[in-house]
Amino acid sequence: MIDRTYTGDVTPEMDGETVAIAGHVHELRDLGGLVFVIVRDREGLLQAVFKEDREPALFEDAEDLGAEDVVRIEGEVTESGQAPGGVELVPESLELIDEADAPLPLEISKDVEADLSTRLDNRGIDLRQPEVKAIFTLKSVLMDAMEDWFEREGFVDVDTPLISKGGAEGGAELFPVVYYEEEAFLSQSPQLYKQILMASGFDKIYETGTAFRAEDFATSRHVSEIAMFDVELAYIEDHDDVMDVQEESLRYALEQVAEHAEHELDELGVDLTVPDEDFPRITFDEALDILEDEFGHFPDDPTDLDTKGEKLLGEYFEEQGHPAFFVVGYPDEKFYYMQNVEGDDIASRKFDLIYKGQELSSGGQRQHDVDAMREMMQAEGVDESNFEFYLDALSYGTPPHGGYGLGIDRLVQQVCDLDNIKEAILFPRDPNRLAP
Ligand code: ATP
Ligand code: AMO
Repeated sequence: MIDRTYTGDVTPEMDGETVAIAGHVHELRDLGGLVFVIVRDREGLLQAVFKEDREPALFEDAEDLGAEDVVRIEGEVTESGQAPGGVELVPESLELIDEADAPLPLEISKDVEADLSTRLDNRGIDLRQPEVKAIFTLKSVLMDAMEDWFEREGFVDVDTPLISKGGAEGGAELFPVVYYEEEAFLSQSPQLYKQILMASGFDKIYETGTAFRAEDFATSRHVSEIAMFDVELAYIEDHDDVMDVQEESLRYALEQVAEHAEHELDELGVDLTVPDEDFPRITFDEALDILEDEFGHFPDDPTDLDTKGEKLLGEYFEEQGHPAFFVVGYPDEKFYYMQNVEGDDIASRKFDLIYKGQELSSGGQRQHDVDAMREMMQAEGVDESNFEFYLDALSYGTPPHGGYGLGIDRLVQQVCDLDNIKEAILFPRDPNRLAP
């Protein structure tokens, strides 16, 4: 490895030591006789000060540098009140590792806001910006913490197929793939496999996977390729057990972000509130009542909350100190795998978690009685032949179970207060974007 120290590890206390840093030239300031070269690496920025009368040969090389060249600079750490971060390098050597073409398609060091589409067209360059990179370092902390929680609680990390015979959600938003001589599709959700694994006796599983949905539209919260965190657990009493898991794991992951991603939160200007109180759990009917009474709002589809409804409910609960809450008992009939229990005062045991005014996950207690599920499929006109492998697997003894699917990209979007979900994805896919 090339010998180097991350800029973030160079502190004023190291005054007098010699270190080498390597990275991109973030900014060059030529003041005549004096050149400031600000180097950017993964951890931050550090300036090296080249003086014509102190190191004339190096000064000439520094003057020839261009924005985004890759360099390695060795020098003496010098405490300086004027330098950003209180420290700078007095250079002893300068190596040009790779020269960057000019002009750049996007400005990186200047405060010039490019529109999202231009940024995504040039994502490799866009990702060089510290505040953009911070989203993904934060995401790494967040998802490590999430997985940690599930490992500690004894959940098994599984992988289910990404190519399948049909959809799991009964919808038509499937991407077809050429699979030898057969018709096949990219996976819409690991739903059916999660449930089969409950019948197989795995008890508690989680999967960090990918789901594909050919939804033919562009919103700020939908993409075609989704990072999905799926959970399923067996021997539950009811859907509250599933919500408990979701609530505790999310709280833990947010705590870890607050503790270990302080630098990234700062970079993004996000003041993260970790909800310490229980997440409110309201019924779907209560949600409609709040919308009507407090805001005079009626969703167009009376069986679902619309984007505006979620946003308004988000504001309502945020004002009471609750950034996250559950809505329980959706009367949405396409969910043939959701429990619908006689005697319940809710329409189904399906819930959504809403975080900062946006749906983050859907889940619930599942129907584990295969006959009841067949009836429901027939009533809804779902072609059972596509589901035989699943119905068959569940018919040989299945414990009560439930779970949820959490959209990781939406979670990152909400934690980082991003306007568009695509900002939370390194290389997002939507109906109009297949590259880069
Ligand atoms: P799920 O499908 O499980 O509900 P989801 O997050 O995709 O998950 P939807 O219910 O599809 O959520 O959508 C929630 C809201 O998002 C809708 O009520 C609607 O307001 C908005 N929405 C969904 N599809 C579109 C669309 N094609 N165009 C604009 N807004 C949409
Ligand atoms: P659902 O269809 O609600 O449920 O998806 C779960 C979560 O995934 C995210 N999501 C999306 N994110 C970005 N773009 C999209 N096009 C998109 N579609 C969904 C949302 C959503 O809440 N099988 C069930 C889960 C379960 O019950 O276990 C399912 O897939 O955050």
